[in-house]
Amino acid sequence: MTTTLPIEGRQQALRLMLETRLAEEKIQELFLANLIRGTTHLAIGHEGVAVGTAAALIPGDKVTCTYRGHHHALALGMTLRAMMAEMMGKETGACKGKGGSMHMTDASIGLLGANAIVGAQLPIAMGAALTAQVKKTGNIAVTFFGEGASNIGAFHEALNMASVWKLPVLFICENNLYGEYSVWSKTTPVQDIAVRGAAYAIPGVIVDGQDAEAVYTAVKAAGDRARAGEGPTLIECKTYRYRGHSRTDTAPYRKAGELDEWLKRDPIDLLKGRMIADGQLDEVEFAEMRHAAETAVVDAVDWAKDQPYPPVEALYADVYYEG
Ligand SMILES: Cc1ncc(C[n+]2csc(CCOP(=O)(O)OP(=O)(O)O)c2C)c(N)n1
Ligand SMILES: [Mg+2]
Repeated sequence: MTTTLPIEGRQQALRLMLETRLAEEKIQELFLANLIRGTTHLAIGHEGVAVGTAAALIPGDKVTCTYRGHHHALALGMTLRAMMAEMMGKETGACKGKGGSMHMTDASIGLLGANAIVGAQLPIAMGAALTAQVKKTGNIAVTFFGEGASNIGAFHEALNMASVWKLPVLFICENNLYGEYSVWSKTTPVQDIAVRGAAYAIPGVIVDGQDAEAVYTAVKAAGDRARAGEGPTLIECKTYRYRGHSRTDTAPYRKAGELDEWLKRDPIDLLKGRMIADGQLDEVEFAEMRHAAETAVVDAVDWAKDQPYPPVEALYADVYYEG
């Protein structure tokens, strides 16, 4: 059964989803205006997974994610300014302008790294989980990945070892039905990724990824289990990316009407509707929230545009660990 968040938790989740949605729409515009270089992978449509998970974490928990990770970073507490400056390669960005869209990282909020190599983030989270286990911190590690990544060797090795060592790690699959351009059924012989947990004696749970509170409920339960020393859980969140794989992909390979079906269960609309039904929000308040999110995004972009680029010498810093 889905646990509802307290009203403050719902307000926070809704605010974060709105800011994330609007920030990512803005990021696409900035790419087209050539203010952001490289590439970007938007998670528009996945916001419920990020905010639902973040609501179930506690200080000291660690997270690793993928190149599609803006929503995770914002849900964990990265500021819009730090993100936008990083996008533009500015010195005041989250990674001093050296990471960009695919490497949105900030260890101070528990985000150990976003990885462009499919599957690479799973073993890294295992290291964080092993640290928590050895030091008995009571913390957990969480790693996000796509359904495509569940066909990669690192996924299977990570689940196997995490199970044998009973590591406090949650494997959270954002199943958005597509890999880079292929529909899941062309590459994956199972309907649900969650069943793959059984091969490693790990519970596999299927969650409605559009429902932030359903995600929160599953992550909280799996987190409690991991904190109690009972080992990892594989959580599959069924979700959908509204855009293409990356910024130049218009996703012509999708079935006609598929996006429209998913839009009917948009994570922002779902939570908003639930709050309205429970008398916690009205349309005017929602419009105010949306306006505040728009203002925050515009402020972050304007601020980031004025920030300096890193000096050339910065090329030689942060290459090796300097303790
Ligand atoms: C090891 C490796 N193989 C291939 C790629 C190219 N690639 C980048 S994203 C991607 C698709 C991954 O799909 P999925 O795991 O479902 O994540 P999504 O992009 O849908 O979030 C591929 C094949 C890569 N970056 N790394
Ligand atoms: Mg995918």
